[in-house]
Amino acid sequence: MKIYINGRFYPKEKAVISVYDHGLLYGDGVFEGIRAYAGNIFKLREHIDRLYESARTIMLKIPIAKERLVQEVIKTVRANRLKDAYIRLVVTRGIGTLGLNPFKCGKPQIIIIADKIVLYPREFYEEGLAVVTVPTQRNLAEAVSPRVKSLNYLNNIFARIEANNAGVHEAIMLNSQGYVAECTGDNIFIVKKGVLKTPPLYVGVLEGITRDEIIAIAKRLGVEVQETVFTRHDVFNADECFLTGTAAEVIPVVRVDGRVVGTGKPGKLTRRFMAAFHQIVRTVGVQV
Ligand code: PXG
Repeated sequence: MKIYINGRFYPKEKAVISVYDHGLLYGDGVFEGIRAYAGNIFKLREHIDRLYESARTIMLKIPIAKERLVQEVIKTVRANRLKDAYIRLVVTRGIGTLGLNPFKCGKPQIIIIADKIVLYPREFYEEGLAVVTVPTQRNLAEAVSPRVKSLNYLNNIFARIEANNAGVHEAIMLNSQGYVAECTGDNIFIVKKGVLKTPPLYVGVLEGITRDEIIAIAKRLGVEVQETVFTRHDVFNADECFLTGTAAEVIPVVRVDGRVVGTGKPGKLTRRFMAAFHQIVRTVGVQV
């Protein structure tokens, strides 16, 4: 395994950074999780754009140009001879002092890991997931915006612990007003009477790249899409429910807080979105 750190490759055991890096000390930094399918990196430029947007919001200046970073990601996947890969791109605030001030840090550090992917078992896609809503609310958008994909994931980790404690694999997080926001690493969609619904960004969710692709697919399929607020009640009474994310792709949800959703099997539209998404990821993207 060759790990990229600031322009150089290191073997896994030697790929280390300083304990004074504010990425470690404060979770101060940004990241992306990206996939390559059959030698195509899916939506690489969109991920890089989102990384720079997250960085701008936290006033972190990524020390290299966007196009160069695109090339460095491709180089890392190639160096590891991977065709199907999970790529973790991390930019930390850099090495600083034992104090919060980010502007006392040196240069931000760029890390790129390209590894094999660990997927959910196949039966989850065939049978659908059981999930629960959890007590931990999604971060208040006015405090730590969920639109920033930062290294500080404790909010999601709390929710994930609560999901684990309930014996399920994902958690639906609500915002402070009780509206459905998203899951710990996925966006959420429901289908009701043929209309596809997902929470709008202002509810306090990450603008998922998979989410955007599903909205685009829906438009192509002629399925009406509404970015609209909804509650647990709407999820319990939906015809279909599914989650989207780089790691999970499109995964059906069939049980929420003990209520069976729809028929209790992955829905018809959900299966169409799964199929369309699988087809797209294998045929488009930046070639390695
Ligand atoms: N919401 C949150 C909070 C996320 O972290 C998504 C939605 C889906 O966004 P994308 O752009 O991936 O469609 C995410 C993404 C991991 C991992 O290793 C997590 C994500 C992506 C890739 C890997 O846990 N989260």
